Amino acid sequence: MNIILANPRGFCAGVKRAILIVENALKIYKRTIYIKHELVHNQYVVNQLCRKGVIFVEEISQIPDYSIIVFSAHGVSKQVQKEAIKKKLTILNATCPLVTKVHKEVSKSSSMGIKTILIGHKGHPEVEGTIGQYDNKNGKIYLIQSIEDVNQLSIKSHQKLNFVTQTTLSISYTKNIIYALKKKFPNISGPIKEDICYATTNRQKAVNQLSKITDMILVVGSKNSSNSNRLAELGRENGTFTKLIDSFIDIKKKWLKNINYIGITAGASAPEILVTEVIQYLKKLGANQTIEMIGTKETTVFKIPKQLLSIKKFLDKTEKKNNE
Ligand code: 0CH
Ligand code: SF4
Repeated sequence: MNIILANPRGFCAGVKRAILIVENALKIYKRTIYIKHELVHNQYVVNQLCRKGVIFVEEISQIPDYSIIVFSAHGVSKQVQKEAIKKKLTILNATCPLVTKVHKEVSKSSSMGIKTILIGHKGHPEVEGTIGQYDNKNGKIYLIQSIEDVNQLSIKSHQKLNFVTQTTLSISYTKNIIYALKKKFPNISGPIKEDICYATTNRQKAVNQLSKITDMILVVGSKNSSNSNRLAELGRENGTFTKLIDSFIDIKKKWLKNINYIGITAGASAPEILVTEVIQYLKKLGANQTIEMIGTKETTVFKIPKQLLSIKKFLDKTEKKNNE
């Protein structure tokens, strides 16, 4: 059995930034850090942060007044933001800037009273945060998940209409929904393609390449990670036996029978250490060489909020001086 590694895989710029925000906050504040929802949908990352003393909550009401709160990479609604301000919390916003871009678009439509359609998965925190940017009672935001939902929409076609999407959807599935939307509402405005981010796009492209040359694909990612699920789904759609695993522990030896080429990828919230452990485990079971595929090079980096950066610089300088 040979191992082929997808490229790119694993952490995206938004996830790296979210983790950096929490790590810096822990160093700077030396107080309990609360996080609204899982910072990113990965069991390993969440467990590591719990070990460092971070407390995860689903509701702002669970946090004492004047505490420090981090909003997860998936973003929050305007209402959540208001609740946090009311409680006088120090807010560290780890929402990915690419999600914030969608929020701004929805907020703009809302202020202009333009009806907006969001393509996304019901109940996903990013979707809830995006819906929660629309607060104009005279307008409306509609959530759709399928072409069937497009057919069910009863909006007068002459009305001004805008669409946005969740950032971690399937490229091909979303393309079909947008096609149906544009057919039904020829004047609809929206992004040139969709709001699916660069990281989601690149990881899906890499799985398409991987499924052409492997007998099986392991996607490292947690069960509640939308983008990781889309990778596993894509592998299966391409006809490749694909499994979504949290870590090497989930691998069943029976999966590996008659597999000559096994592909490995990881969702945008899955750390590389988990991929390394999978490789080590497969090698113990007799896997030969590991080949890295050539893929799209990613250079995107997102800065952490200024508020943290300036305090961190100050603390780093003081530490340096004290050590001199
Ligand atoms: O893929 P989803 O959105 O479930 O989230 P994740 O697994 O935490 O990955 C990071 C994406 C965060 C928001 O785009
Ligand atoms: Fe941002 Fe995309 Fe990563 Fe989500 S998957 S955090 S939108 S870069």
